[in-house]
Parts: sequence; structure tokens; C-alpha cells
Amino acid sequence: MPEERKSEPNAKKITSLLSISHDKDVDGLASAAIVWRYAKTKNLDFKAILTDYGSFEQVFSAIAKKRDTLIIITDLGMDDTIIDIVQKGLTKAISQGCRIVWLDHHQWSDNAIKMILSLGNKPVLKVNHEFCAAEITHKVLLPRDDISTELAKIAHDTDFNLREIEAATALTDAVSVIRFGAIDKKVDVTDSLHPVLTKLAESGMSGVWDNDAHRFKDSLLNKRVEHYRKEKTKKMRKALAGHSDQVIHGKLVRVVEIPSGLTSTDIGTFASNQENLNSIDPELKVADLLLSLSQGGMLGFRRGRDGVLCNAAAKMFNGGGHPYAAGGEYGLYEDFQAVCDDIFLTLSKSKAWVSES
Ligand SMILES: [Mn+2]
Repeated sequence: MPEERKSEPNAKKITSLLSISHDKDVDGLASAAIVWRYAKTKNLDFKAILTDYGSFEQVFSAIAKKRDTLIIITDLGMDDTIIDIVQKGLTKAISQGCRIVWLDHHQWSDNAIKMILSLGNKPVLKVNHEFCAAEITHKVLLPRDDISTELAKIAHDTDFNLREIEAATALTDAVSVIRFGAIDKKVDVTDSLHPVLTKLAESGMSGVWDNDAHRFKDSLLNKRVEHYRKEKTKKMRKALAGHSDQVIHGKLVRVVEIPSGLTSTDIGTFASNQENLNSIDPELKVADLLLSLSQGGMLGFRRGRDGVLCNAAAKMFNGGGHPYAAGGEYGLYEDFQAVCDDIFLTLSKSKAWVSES
């Protein structure tokens, strides 16, 4: 039984579009909204799955059942650990007339790139670290659509942690509230995010956010976000109060422990604001390099000012990323202060993370 059809693109046969995007943040959501707008312009039935790396097995076995579907994957990276799962699902789908478009900005292994490009039906793969995923999606699918342009801008503001657009910061918190709420109640994250995704895809930010009133149009969501922010501030003040500092190679390095319900981006943003720090301790200065340690032993790296390369620092802890934000791994631990001393010692051994700009 021939499993594979001839690899002619079945463009004419394609009737539906499946969007698979990252559920964790605004970038993933905005990417899915842009893909949805694209589906509308092509009159394709649309379905979205918002997911995270832990669920790849489930997602890609669902993909294997698809026929004559354009599958657009956004804001999700691939490394060697998941190649087999992904390849199996995609190969089956392609043999059933599907086409693959993958748009991302994370780190990919060479093997993962080779695998995607070797698939049938002319796969499209765009990976670019200089943009967020929604920007790439916008450029590739709908460069002239105003709402997609806006969504890409919103995603850029949060993904690069610029925090210049109030609505973008608010949407970031809304995504967290909705995700944590779904996880708590053990309901599906995609289902919970669907109302917001629908409105973003229909009308862009004006579908969810009232710019004049500086609030969400959905008053319940607005209340949940306000409450979440208050709780978050409390937690962050507490986390920062327990910081450990050391000056290394002339740079102030600070380690904080992240409590549950907060991300290293939350802490990084809060701790880079001098006013926030003054409210905890008038003597506390913004650190040049901030490391946030999660309870699972993951490390987030953020810089308070130029002169530090977070990616180089993260590399010393089996990680990587950008000069302004990166991630790495410490491993499970018990004694926070012992971890700090260990981290300080590691950072003192190399100057690779210090730049003279
Ligand atoms: Mn992203």
C-alpha cells in the first residue's frame, strides 16, 4: 500500500487550516489570530490548537489524522528531543494531502531544520531570531493587513519586554490569568483562550481593549486582571526582599527565587524599575544582571542595563537566548543561599557575559 502520494502541492484540494501556536504568551496568541485572519481571506475552515512543549506528543498525534489541511505552526521551536514525534505526525498528515508552514523565532537544531525541509508537499519554514513569531507570521502571511500589523506590534512589545504599549502589557496579564485559571480548574487552555483569540482575529486589540478607558471591554476579565496584578505585586515584593547580591567583574549581579504563579519576565520587569525597588528598600539599586531561579531549578536572565550579555551568562548554565533576556538551568536544589554562592562562583570564572558597550 503506497503510503505517500506524489508530492504535488494539493493547493486546490485544501479546504481547512489548522493553526498550532504557543499558549504561553501574547506572541503565540497574536500569531494564531493573524493565521486566523489569513484563513478568512482564503475561505478556509479554521481551527486553532494552543499548546506548550509538554503536549507535543498529543498535538502531533492529532495532526496525523488531518487530511487536506494547511497546517500552520507558529511560535514553537524544535530541538532534537522532539524531532521523532513531530516527524511522525507531519509525515502522516502530508501523506493525506496536508501542507506544512512553520514560522518561529526560537533556537532550532540543524537536524530539526533538515527534517522539516525534507518533508513532502513543499514545506515552508521561516525561523528568524530578530523578530517575534507574530511579526514573522504577519510578514509571511498578511503583510498589508492593518489588524495583523497591529497584532504584530502588540506581540513585539511584550515579547521583547519593551512594555511601551499599555494594552500589550494588559493582554500579557490577561493571558496569564486565563492560562493559570484553566490549569487550576483543569480545563482546556485553548478553550479558555478562545473567546479572546476570536475577538483578536475579528477586530484586533479594539475587540478586547478599550483604549480610552484603559481597561478590558469584558468587565469580568478586567476584574480578574486587576486582582492578579495586586497579588503579583505582593509576591514580587516578597521575592525581591529575599534577594542575594554580589558584585562580579564590576557588575551588580542579583539572584531572586521566583514564587509559583510568576514568570521570570514578571520578576525581570518589576525588578528593573527603580521605583519598585525603592518601595522595598531605599538602598536597593537595579542590578546589572538579574537571575531568577524557579522552584524547578530553571534560571531566567534579564539585564538591568547594557554591558551584560544574558545569552553568554545563560550559556554557562546550559541555556541561551538574547543579550537582553535568556534562560538556563541550574537543577533541583534545596538551599537557596548555597545556589546563589554557586552561581556567583560560576559567573566569576569567566568574563564572557560582560560586554564593554
Ligand atoms: Mn514568542
